[in-house]
Order: sequence, then C-alpha cells, then structure tokens
Amino acid sequence: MASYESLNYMEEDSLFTEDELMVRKTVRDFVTAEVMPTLQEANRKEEFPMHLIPRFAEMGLLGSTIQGYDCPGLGHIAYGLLMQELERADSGIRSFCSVQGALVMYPIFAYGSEEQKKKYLPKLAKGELIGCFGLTEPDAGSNPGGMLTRAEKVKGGFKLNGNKMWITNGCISDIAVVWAKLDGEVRGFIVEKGTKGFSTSTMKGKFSLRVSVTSELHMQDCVVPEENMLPHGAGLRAPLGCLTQARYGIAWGVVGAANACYHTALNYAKDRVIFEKSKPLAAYQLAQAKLVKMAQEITKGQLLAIQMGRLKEAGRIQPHHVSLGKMNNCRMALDVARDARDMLGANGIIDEYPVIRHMNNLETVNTYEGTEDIHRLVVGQQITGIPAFR
Ligand code: TGC
Ligand code: FAD
Repeated sequence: MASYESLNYMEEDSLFTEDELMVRKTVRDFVTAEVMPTLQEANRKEEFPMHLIPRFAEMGLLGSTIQGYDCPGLGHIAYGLLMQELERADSGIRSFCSVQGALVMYPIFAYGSEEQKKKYLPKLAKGELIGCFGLTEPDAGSNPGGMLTRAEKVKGGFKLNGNKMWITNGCISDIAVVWAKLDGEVRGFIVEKGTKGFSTSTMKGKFSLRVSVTSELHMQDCVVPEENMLPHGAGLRAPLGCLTQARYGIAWGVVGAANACYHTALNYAKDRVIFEKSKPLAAYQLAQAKLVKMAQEITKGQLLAIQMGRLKEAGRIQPHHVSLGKMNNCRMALDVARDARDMLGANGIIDEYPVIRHMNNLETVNTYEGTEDIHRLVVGQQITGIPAFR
C-alpha cells in the first residue's frame, strides 16, 4: 500500500503538537493497513466490517475524548485528526466511531447517573457493547422537536411507543439511546437489546454510506426500568448537545475524505495522457484549475477545523461555530469529490478508485447531523438574531 501524506500546503501541520501528530500517524498507519483493504468489498456487499470493532477499541477510537471510565481522554484536536484519518478511508467507518463516542457515550457521560456511566462506558470504550442514537423519525428529521415517540411513567419504569428511522448502527447495537417526550418534555432513555417491545429492521438499498448499517427502531409498549432514563439533560437541548459533539468530529472528518479524493485525482492527472503524446492531464490548464481549487478549499477547511479545535479546547466553542464548520467542510468535501470524480473520466464511476464511494457518502454526510440548509439557518439566526426555521 502506497504511503500517504495529507495536504500540508500552508504548513498547517506545524500547528499540531508532537503528541497530536503521533496520534495521527498511529491511526493513519492502522487505517492504511487494516481498514482500507476491506472497503471495496464491504461497500459492494453493503456490510459493515464487524471484525474491525475490537481494533477500533484498541486504537482508542471509541469515546476518545472522555476522561475516566477506561476511556482514552484525548484532546479535541487529536480527536479531530483521528476522525480525519477514519474518514479518509470511508465516511461510514468514521460514522461508526463518531456515533459510538459522540452520540452514545457522550450522552451517558454528560446526562447519565454514576451507575449508568460505570455500567456502560467501559464496555462501550472496549467495543464489547455497541450503541446507537435514536432521534430522527419518519416525520421529524430537521425538526426533532416534532417527534411523536412518547414515554409514559408506569410502575417501575417508563413505557415507550414510537418509531425511529435512519439510525446508524441500529441493528448491530446492544443499546440504543432513544429520545422520547415524557409529559411533553424530551428525555433520553437507554433501551437494551432484547427488551420486550423493542425491535430493529435494516434499511437496505442505500447508494450512500453503504459500509454503515442504517436501521429503523420500533418501540411498541416497550417498558424500560426506571434507572434507564438519563436523569440529567431534559428538553431538546440534551440531544442537540450531543449533535454538537458529533458535528465537530464531522467538520474534521470530511477533510480526510476530501484529501483522499484530491490525492487520487492528482495522481491520476499526472499519469493519464490526453490528446498529445506524453502530455498528461495535469499539464492542461483546466485540470490544474480544478486541482488548485481542491487544494485551496481543503487548506481553508483544515484551518477552520483547527480553529474550531482551539476554541473547543479553550471551552469557548458555541453551537453556531460548529454549524459553520460542519456546513462549510461538508460542502467543500462534496465539491472536491465531484471535481475529482469528473477528472477521472469514466474511471471516476468505478470502485477501483475510492472517489465515487466518497462522493456518494458525502451526500449523506451533508444531510445527516443537520442538513446544509439547517446549518445555514443556525448561522443566519446567530448573525441576524432572527430565527427563520419556521
Ligand atoms: P431551538 O428552540 O432552537 O432549541 C431548543 C433548545 O436547544 C438549544 N440548542 C442547542 N443546544 C446544544 N447544542 C445545539 N446545537 C443546540 N441548538 C439549540 C436551544 O438553546 C434551546 O435551549 P432551551 O434551553 O432554550 O430550550 O429548537 P428548534 O426546535 O427551533 O430547532 C432548531 C434546529 C432546527 C436548529 C435543530 O432542531 C436542529 O439542529 N435540527 C437538525 C436535526 C439534526 O441534526 N438531526 C440529527 C440526527 S442524529 C444524526 O443525524 C446522526 S448521523 C450519525 C452518523 O452516522 O455519523
Ligand atoms: P427533512 O427534514 O425532511 O428535509 C428535507 C429538505 O428540506 C432538506 O433539503 C432540508 O435542508 C430542507 N429543510 C428542512 N427544514 C427546512 C427549513 N426550515 N427551511 C428550508 N429548508 C428546510 N438520525 C438519527 O437520529 N440517528 C442516526 O444515527 C442517524 N443516522 C443517519 C444515517 C444516514 C445514512 C442518514 C441518511 C441519516 C441519518 N440520520 C440519523 C437522520 C438525519 O439526521 C436526517 O436525515 C436529517 O436530519 C434530515 O432530516 P430528513 O431526512 O427528515 O429531511
């Protein structure tokens, strides 16, 4: 496997510490050696490479920034860099790790009881338990406050009724963090696999994120014990707080997917002879313009991610900062992937090259965790003071 160096046009690597660069190198080598060789087949078969889960755990990729409970306790920049390496391979691989860390372990860490943290976090960090996050419903995606799933207090616990859709890792999960309205207020519940009245079904036929498992969750008079409600974090701000964690990782991760597409296009353009004998595509002005645009936008996206990381490490990051980063970097990566696909000509549509897989994946990444429109409206609200969602 050829060695890989990410774009470092403005010497942005000089903004990282030795430790951060070491984390990146370790994950980069792991991804190159163990993850990338599995992807063509996994994508064709629409299968998640389950055998990698223990390796993700050993590499500290599950709940990486959580302190204690057998979690790695990494800094936020190091975390961003490892998300980038995972998404260089495939957005579905990054999704697996970001759902486990930011959407399952984070809510238990931030809103859970001490008993819940001790019970679940070490096993989730070791990959002995897999989790999913159930917020979206068939009729409530961008507007999660419109959810229909309900919780009702019953003797010894809570009875859940409702359906969740588009849930990453749903069918392979041991626990689901499900959001439901209890007396009109959104609350989080831990639903364990095997609970009576809880079932999952796989959503097949995706042309995007095929390496990731996407599922529906069904709760029909599903009673969870009282101690399975997350005691802290009431209201829509609780799940939205988790999304802020996951969106941060995505803003970093997609720079990795863009890098993969850029490097593929650059190498291809240097080799592919067009029209004149011995004159490669890279020697033509139109091709150079596309490559320059990619390098320019990836560099800006990386600098934006680094600044988000600095704000997060200083405890000053706000949801609207994350919205700007997620919106900008997903759109950037999607545009880079589309240009790279174009430069490969017919070879751009075949899975011998990773570009079409990344391009299709990035359509999902631009949609989930808040669509591009929603993040534009979040930033619009912040700069004008006027919400325009409704
Ligand atoms: P709104 O009235 O604005 O807010 C309700 C309360 O929440 C607070 N808040 C936030 N808190 C933390 N982080 C954020 N990002 C927050 N955004 C808002 C807000 O301050 C308020 O607090 P309080 O105390 O005053 O009640 O709510 P709204 O109903 O108007 O909706 C706003 C909107 C549209 C921005 C929001 O609902 C939204 O973000 N919609 C997009 C939904 C979304 O992103 N869903 C993602 C589902 S999970 C997923 O896609 C996983 S993919 C994983 C993978 O595979 O990687
Ligand atoms: P809609 O909300 O119906 O949006 C449709 C269109 O309307 C979009 O273009 C949108 O931008 C636009 N729109 C929406 N609101 C406005 C507005 N106010 N003004 C103007 N335009 C607007 N969810 C989970 O809970 N957990 C998961 O693990 C998860 N994983 C996912 C995995 C995959 C592969 C996919 C595709 C989705 C996943 N999701 C998950 C769901 C995802 O978060 C939602 O699909 C997303 O939030 C958008 O919701 P929607 O699909 O209902 O689109």
